[in-house]
Amino acid sequence: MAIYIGFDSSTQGLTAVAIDVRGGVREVVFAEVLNFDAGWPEYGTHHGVVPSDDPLVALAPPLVWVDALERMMGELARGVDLSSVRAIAGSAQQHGSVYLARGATAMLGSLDPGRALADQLRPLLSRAMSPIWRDASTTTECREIAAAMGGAQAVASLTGSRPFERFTGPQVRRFATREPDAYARTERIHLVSSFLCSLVVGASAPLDPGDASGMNLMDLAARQWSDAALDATAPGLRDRLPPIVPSDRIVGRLAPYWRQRYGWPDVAVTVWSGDNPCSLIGTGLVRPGTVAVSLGTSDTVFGVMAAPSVDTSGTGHVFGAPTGEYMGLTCFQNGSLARERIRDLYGLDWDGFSRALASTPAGNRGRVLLPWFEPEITPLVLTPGVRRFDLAPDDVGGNVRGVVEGQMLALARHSSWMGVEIATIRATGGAAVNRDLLTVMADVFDADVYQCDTRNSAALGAALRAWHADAGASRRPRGWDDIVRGFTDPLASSRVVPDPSRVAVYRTLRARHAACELAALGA
Ligand code: XUL
Repeated sequence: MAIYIGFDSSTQGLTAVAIDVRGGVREVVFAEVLNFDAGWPEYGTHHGVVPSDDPLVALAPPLVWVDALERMMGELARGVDLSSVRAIAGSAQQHGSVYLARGATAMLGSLDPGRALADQLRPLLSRAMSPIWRDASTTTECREIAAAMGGAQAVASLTGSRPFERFTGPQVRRFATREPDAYARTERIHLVSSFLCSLVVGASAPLDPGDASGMNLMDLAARQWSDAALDATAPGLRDRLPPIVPSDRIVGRLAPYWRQRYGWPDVAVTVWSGDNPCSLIGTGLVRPGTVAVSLGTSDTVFGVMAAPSVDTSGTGHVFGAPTGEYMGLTCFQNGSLARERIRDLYGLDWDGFSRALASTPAGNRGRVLLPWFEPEITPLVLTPGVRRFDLAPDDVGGNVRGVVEGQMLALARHSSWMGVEIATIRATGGAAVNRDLLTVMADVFDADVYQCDTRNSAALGAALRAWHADAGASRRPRGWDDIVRGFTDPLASSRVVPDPSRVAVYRTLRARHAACELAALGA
């Protein structure tokens, strides 16, 4: 009897997935999503972020994540055979940080099952709002950290990434410098993943190397905090950070709060991780060679690396992978929100979007769109604004094709640093349901594209991590190939094959896309 549960607290909502692995069975028995904006309008979030006049600022209220966790624990108690649940793990949007005040850690162990969790957490925060991965306000701090550590490339060699605006270290530095009193009151700085895991276990939870490597603070080779990075970031930081433990570590048992309030049994809890490391498992990428493209709020391209080959162009990241190896990743901020902006700008629905895409030729007759509606991470763009080249703003088809081709060409060009010969791509994330979009992906990358579980790959990956950790802890270890089998096998019927004539068009368009990007960046 074994059910494993995986959460994913993403930018816009909380997903939970339960998998049943009893006997020969391998199936998903529960999958549900709670949307933050719709479920908790009182927090005033838009796409999970509190609206700001400054386009570089992206803050979210951590209590909405707490409310969602609480509601989901209740839904799971009603929807799943709790007596069969063996372990829980979770995934969360990466880089975002939660600040707990002095005394908070002790309070986590004595939460009152008679009261809502968010009400009890509110007084424990030393910072009411959490900066999240969409925040780009820390360019000054990135420069200061780089200068203190011998340059951006030195930071990349040590931590896996040059200082990035959204990474937690630069965010902590900004907080410590601008709000020194609140920083002094801060006992513990968690990532979203370790914060939610702490609530689940009722104690301050550690981080795993997958999420900790998104902070510019971890020595990637040692998988431990780097003194040089901590010293360059903020005073007294080591004492404020949780420890880092391997990704398959059971970090505690479900807190009494959940057992008494919702009737949960005594269940093991595995360390949580970031959504991209969890998606790596949830798309079945447990060996080097294949990559996944996730088309979600952020678009990301990632794959397993046997050795950490750090990007010298300054766009990519190397994170710890849950398998114990490494993963390469490039992230784009203008993902689904940019596709939605174009859809809405021309009054289309998704069918209309697809029809407009189909009505225009591959290569868009050389017309190029750079979809920087929001500040962009790759390449770094701090002054948002969509850029069009030979493309009229009123050309509906041209703009629809422009956003899709602009995104796919950027994904392909800015992932070449990983040095992977990409023959096959696993596509995931909400937009991966659209086969017209996947056709452009296959042609731009000149690779076969398979659809994976498009909505739940991070939560599924977390559930599979829970199983892997529980099997190891119970002295019945299972290899990763065995763990993912039957859950992540790409459907042969979903295969999209590249078309040689269109591949040739995109090969030519790559150079033009690169030139447009350089021109737009003023280089
Ligand atoms: C990755 C990144 C995003 C978030 C989104 O580096 O910033 O993919 O993890 O949830």
